[in-house]
Amino acid sequence: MNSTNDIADKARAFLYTCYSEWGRSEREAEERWLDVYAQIEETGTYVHRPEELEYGAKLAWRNSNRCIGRLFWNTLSVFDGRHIGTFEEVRDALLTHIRFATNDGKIRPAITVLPPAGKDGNCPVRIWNHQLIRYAGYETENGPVGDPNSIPFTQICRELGWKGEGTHFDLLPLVIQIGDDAPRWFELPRDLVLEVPLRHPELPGFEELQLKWYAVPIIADMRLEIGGISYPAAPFNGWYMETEIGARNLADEQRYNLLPRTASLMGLDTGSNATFWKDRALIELNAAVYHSYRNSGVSIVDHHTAAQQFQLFEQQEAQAGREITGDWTWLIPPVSPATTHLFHSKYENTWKTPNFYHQDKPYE
Ligand code: HEM
Ligand code: NRG
Repeated sequence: MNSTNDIADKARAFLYTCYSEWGRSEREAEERWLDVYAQIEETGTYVHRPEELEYGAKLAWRNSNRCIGRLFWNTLSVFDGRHIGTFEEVRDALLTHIRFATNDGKIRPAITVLPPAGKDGNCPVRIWNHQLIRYAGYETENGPVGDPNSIPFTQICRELGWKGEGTHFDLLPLVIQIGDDAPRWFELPRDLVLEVPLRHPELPGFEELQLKWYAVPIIADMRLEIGGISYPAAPFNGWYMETEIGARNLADEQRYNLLPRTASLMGLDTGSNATFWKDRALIELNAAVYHSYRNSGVSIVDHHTAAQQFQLFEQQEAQAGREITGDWTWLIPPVSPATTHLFHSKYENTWKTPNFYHQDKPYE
C-alpha cells in the first residue's frame, strides 16, 4: 500500500468515527470525506478542522492502552498550536501549557498540539525533553545526584551550554528543535513550576530527607497520530497517581532509591528480607506522597480510587457499545496490584488509532 492510500484509509476511518460519535448524518461524514480526499489527492496530506483535532486528541487518550486515567478522556483541554513556527513561540506555548495545566494545583488535563509532520515525515518542531518538567541527573564520584533517569538528557543539555546547580532537584531546561536548525534551550521560570515538599503525616524525621516532586507530569516525547496525520510534538498532561512517584520515581533502585533510608527512619531491620522492610517503607513513602500533595492542594489520585475510576470507564465504554483495549502489564498499579479488579481482569492489547506512540529520540 502506498502512503497516499495509507493516509486516506486512516483519514476516512477517523472522520467516520468522529461524525458518528457526534451524532451527525452519514451524508455530512461523506461530504467531509470527499473534501479531505481531494486535499490528499492534491497535496499528499490534509488539514484537520479544529473540532477534529480536539476530538482526535481525546480519542488518542481514550485509546491509550497503558493509561489507568482514561475515565476523564472527554474533559481534555486541547490547545491548537499548529501555526506555531519560531523558537520563542514554541517556548511560550509550552509555558502557557504549564500555567494552564497547573492552575494553582487544581490540575487540568491538557494537550498542546504543535505543527504536524510533513508527508515525507519531516518534523517541523521537536521537543527533546521527556517531560516538560523533570529533574536533572548527574553521575558523580560519590554516585548519582538527582534523577539517574535524566543522566543522558542532562548530558545533552550541558553540551548545549546549559549548567545545572548540581542539586538532587535541578529543573531541566526546555530543549526545542525547529526543522534542521540546532536545538535551543530555555530555562523554566521557577515561579511557573509548582512543586510539593514531602512530609509524612506521622513519621517524624521524614521531612529531613528534604524530598519534593513536581506537581504536573507533562509527557513531551510521544507522537500523536490522528487520522493518518502525525504530530511529533504534542505534550499532554493529567495529574499523578501516587505510585508513580512513591513506588517508582523515588523508590526504584535505579532512580532515587529511597527505600533503605525510609526503612531506617521507621526503625526497621533492613538486614533481613523477612521483616518486609521494603514493602513497609514503600507504603509509607506512598502515604507521604499522597498526603503531601493533598495538603498542598495539588491534584493526585491514589491507586485504589484510580482503579475504581478505570472500572467506571470500562462500564461507560461498554454502555456506548465500544470494546476497550488495554495493556495489563502497565494498567496494574505497582503497589498491591491484586487488591484492584485490574489484576483479575483480561485486556485486549491491540492498538486503536488515534493514539500516542513512542518515537526515536532526536539525540543519541
Ligand atoms: C500512562 C495515569 C492522564 C495518556 C499512564 C500511567 C498512569 C497514568 C499511572 C502509567 C505510567 C507509568 O507507569 O509510567 C493517568 C492519570 C491521569 C492521566 C491519573 C489523570 C488525568 C492522561 C492524559 C493522557 C494520558 C491526559 C493523554 C492525553 C497516557 C499515555 C500513557 C499513560 C499515552 C502511556 C505512556 C507511556 O507509554 O510511556 N497514565 N493518566 N494520560 N497515560 Fe495517563
Ligand atoms: N510515570 C511518569 C509519568 C507517566 C504518565 N503519567 C501520568 N500522565 N499520570 C512519571 O513521571 O512518574 N498524565 O498525563 O497524567
